[in-house]
Amino acid sequence: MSEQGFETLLIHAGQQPDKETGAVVPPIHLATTYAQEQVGRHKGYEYSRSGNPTRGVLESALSALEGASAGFAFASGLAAEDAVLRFCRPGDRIVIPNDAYGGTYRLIARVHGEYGIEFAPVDLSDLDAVAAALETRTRLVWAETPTNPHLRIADIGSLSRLAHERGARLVVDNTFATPYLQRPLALGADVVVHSMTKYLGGHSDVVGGFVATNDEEAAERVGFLQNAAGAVPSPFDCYMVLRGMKTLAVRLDRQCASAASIASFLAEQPAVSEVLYPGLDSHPGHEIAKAQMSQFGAMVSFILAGGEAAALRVAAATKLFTLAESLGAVESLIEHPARMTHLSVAGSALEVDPGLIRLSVGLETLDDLLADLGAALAKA
Ligand code: P1T
Repeated sequence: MSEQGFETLLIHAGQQPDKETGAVVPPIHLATTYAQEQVGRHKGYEYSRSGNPTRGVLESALSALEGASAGFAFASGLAAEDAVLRFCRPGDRIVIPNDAYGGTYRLIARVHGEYGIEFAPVDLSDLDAVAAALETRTRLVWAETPTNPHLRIADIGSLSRLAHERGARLVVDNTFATPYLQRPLALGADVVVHSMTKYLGGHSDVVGGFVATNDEEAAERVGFLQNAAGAVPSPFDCYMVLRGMKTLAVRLDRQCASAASIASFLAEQPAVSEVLYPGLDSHPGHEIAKAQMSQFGAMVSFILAGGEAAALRVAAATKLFTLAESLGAVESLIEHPARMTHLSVAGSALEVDPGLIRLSVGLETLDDLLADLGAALAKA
């Protein structure tokens, strides 16, 4: 990995002023096809699904941020995950977290599961349980840390040792932490996946996904699938992510600080029975989070003492926190995972507490956010 600082990489990695014009931001290359001098002789681009210069800039930039030798952009986070899940063959097994984004579970259980891929949900913070779930046919250990929406923490280094002992690869969904707070490949993960829709884009205006790896065989396969299955992002979307990413560090510094204050505030509210935030000393994953993350993130979940009815009242009552799915952008969002983002895990081992509310802390003035939550909690 380059020795330059992370903020420098955010602005410059993979990006030089355009060679022809000097433009300081990458041009959005809309051409679908590229002239060839002779059959097979060209400037590196043939057809825009196979390779696009604007996408190439994003792939170089985000690979550098993750410390990866290869990276591939996809049309959504789930499209990126789908490419990695295609490493598995019928009869293979995936160890999955017992808490994860509902769409990830749906993709594994209802798409890949239908093609004979087996999966075992496990609490990834319990390493004995992970070891017990690993079988010879286990091809992947799939981790989220922090998890969506319970914000559980898994020890990436220990998981990678366990996975490698059994010949499995460790995949880490780094969407909640981003490479600014956590670099899974340096901790032993084989593959990182992202929803770029969240913190990387950062402004609720682009959907995208990414796969980063130092594993040559995995890179070969994902690169092949990116072209062969074709779930590529548009050049404009790639540009939007590049634009958003430049402010990732400054956005997250403020968002993490506000989230920590909000977590402490919630912990004192009588209407709240439990605050789930890895930055709190009381969080069971606090020490591991401290060791593997540079800050604790800007997602905060909490459980209402009054259960689901109270959670639904609070979700409907905030004014600054917009009631909406998704996360990671400049505006603060509130949602009820059991009935919104995680509806597809109902009845599974990943079921979400119906009294749980998830916050994505944005960039508004902290006092305004606290006042908004205080007023909403009065209605719990
Ligand atoms: O939405 P998409 O870009 O396809 O990304 C899917 C995805 C993958 N991984 C994690 C950890 C995620 O949180 C998501 C998407 N999550 C939401 C939309 C949400 O509100 O939780």
